[in-house]
Amino acid sequence: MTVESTAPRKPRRTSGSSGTKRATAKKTAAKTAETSAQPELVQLLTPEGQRVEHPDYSIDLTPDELRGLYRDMVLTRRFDAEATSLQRQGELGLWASLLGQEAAQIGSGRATREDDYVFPTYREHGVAWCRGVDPANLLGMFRGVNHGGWDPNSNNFHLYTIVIGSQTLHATGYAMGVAKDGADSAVIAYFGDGASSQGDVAEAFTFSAVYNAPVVFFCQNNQWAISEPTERQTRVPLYQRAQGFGFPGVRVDGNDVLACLAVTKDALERARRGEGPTLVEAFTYRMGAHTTSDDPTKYRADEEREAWEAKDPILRLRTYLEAEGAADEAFFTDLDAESEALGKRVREAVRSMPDPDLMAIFENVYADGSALVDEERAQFAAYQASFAEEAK
Ligand SMILES: Cc1ncc(C[n+]2csc(CCOP(=O)(O)OP(=O)(O)O)c2C)c(N)n1
Ligand SMILES: [Mg+2]
Repeated sequence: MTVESTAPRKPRRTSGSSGTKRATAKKTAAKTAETSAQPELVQLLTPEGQRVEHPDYSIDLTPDELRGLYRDMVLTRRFDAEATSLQRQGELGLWASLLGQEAAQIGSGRATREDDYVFPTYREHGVAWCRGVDPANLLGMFRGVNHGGWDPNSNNFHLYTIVIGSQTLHATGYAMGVAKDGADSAVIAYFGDGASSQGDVAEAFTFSAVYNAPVVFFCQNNQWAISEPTERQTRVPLYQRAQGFGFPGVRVDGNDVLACLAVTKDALERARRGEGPTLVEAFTYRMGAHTTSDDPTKYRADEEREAWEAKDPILRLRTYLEAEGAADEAFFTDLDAESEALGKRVREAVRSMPDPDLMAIFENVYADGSALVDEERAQFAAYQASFAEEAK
C-alpha cells in the first residue's frame, strides 16, 4: 500500500443506504446516513448482513471464527451494559460506554498478535477483552479503588488513558523502541475523532512517519467528542489527514467487524514489514452517552441514533450467521446464558472489591523516597487519627 492508496477506492458492490429509507428524518440523521454510502469506505458486510467483496481487502473465516467474533461482541456489549447499571446503582463513579463500537474494537483487537502492544483510551473495553484482560479489572479505576487495575505487561495492553490523545505519543515512542530492538511486532494506538485535534496526535503522526515507526493509529470516529460533532474537528475526512504526514490512511466501516479485522490486520502487517505507520479511521457511532455523566438528548436528535441502529454491528453479523447456517439456535441460547453469567460475575466482583488502604497513595512516588512525601504522609496519618480521637 502506498500513500496514493488513500484515494477513494470503488468497492464491487455497495450497500443500500438506510438513509434513503429515512428521507423524512431530521437533517442530522439524513446527513449521518448519507456519509455511510461513501465509495471510499471499506466494507465486507453490509448493514443488511450481506457479504460483499472489496478489491484491496479480503477475508476468509471459518464458521467457528465467525461465531467467535459474534460471541466477543455480544459478551462485550453485555459487560458494558452491566457496567452502566453498576454506575446507576452507585457502585461505580463513572462509566464510558462502548455501545455501538463493538465491531471496531473486536475486529481491530482480534487483528492484533499476542506480542503486539496496545495503547487504549478509556473506552476500549472490547479491545481489552480481546487482549485477555479480565473485564472485572476494568472497573477498579471507575470505582475509585485503584489507579488502573491490571499490569500492562501481562497482556501488552496499556492502562486506560484519559488525557485525550496522549497515548498516541506513548505508542509512537514504544514503536520506535520496538524497531530499535529489531522485533517484528507492531503497536496500535486507539483514539477518537475529538482527539484528532490534539497537538499530541499531530506530533505522533510526524514522529512515527519520520522514524518509520511500526504503529497503527486506529481512530474510532464515533461522530462525537462529548457534545462536539466531527465537523468541528476537521474539514476533510479524517483518514485523509495521513496523506499530509506521508503515510497511508484508510476509512473502514466501523460497524463491520469483518472489514475492521481485515483492514487492521493489513495495517499491522505493513508495520511489521517495516513500512511504517497507517491511519485507520473506523467510521462508527457512539450509540450511548459520552459517559454516564452526559445527556446526549441535550445536543443531538434521536433520529440520528435511530439511523445508526439500523447499522448495528451485532445484528448484521447475526443476520449473516443465520443466512449462512453458521450458527444454530442452541448457539444463541448458550450465548445468552454465558452473557448473563458474565454480568453476574462482574457484578459480584465489583461489589466485593476491597476499599484501598488510604496510605497507599504515598507509595511508589519516588524509588528512593522523598522528604516531602514523608512529611505529607505523616500529616495525612495525623489527620486520619484525629477522627478516631473525635469519636472517643
Ligand atoms: C487533554 C484533554 N482535554 C480534554 C479532556 C476532556 N475530554 C474527555 S473525553 C473528551 C472528548 C473526546 O472525544 P473523542 O476523542 O472523539 O473520543 P470519544 O470520547 O468519542 O471516544 C474530552 C474533550 C481530556 N480528558 N483531556
Ligand atoms: Mg468521538
